[in-house]
Amino acid sequence: MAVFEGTFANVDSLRFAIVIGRFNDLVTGKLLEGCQDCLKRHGVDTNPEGTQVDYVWVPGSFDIPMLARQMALTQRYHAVICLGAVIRGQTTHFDYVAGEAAKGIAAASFQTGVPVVFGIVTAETMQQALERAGIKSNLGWSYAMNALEMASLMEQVNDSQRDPETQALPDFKGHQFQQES
Ligand code: INI
Repeated sequence: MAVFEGTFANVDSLRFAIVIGRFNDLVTGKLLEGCQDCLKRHGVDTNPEGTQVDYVWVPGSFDIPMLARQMALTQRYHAVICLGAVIRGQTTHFDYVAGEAAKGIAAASFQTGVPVVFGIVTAETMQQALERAGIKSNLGWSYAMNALEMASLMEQVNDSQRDPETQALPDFKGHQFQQES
């Protein structure tokens, strides 16, 4: 038997998609900076012209799951990171936007077999959101750590399940998740 744990090394072959909401971009822009900083410090080339990270900007958090799922469906990425900010003080439909973002992101992950990181900051006020996006700490950094860990973990679990001759993964649920190397 085995113990599987994600690592934060051997990142050269990993690819990520980051889906970012423009709504409250004062906050989401800072989350993105924290996220990129963490990926870079772990050896990932975050340059959009490079081969490791693609970026998708969407109008707001409600729209994130659609694009997160679409990116994950390509099976080109080892993880998709979703970055958004939903602030209660500014909207009466906070619960709908935040709730649908959470449900949709979970569905995108389950439907595709690709880790999709829930990086949506929910806050009562802009001040509170900014504190979580750089003033006190930057949750963008943590979301990148989650993506590195989940990407590594999925690689390890998948590798342990591959057919030794064909390297194919088992047909877990009638779907063959073939990740490009
Ligand atoms: N989108 C957010 O990311 N944060 C919010 O706080 C927000 N508010 O306040 O409404 C918000 N709304 C836009 C929504 O995400 C969609 O972009 C829009 O409804 C179009 O689908």
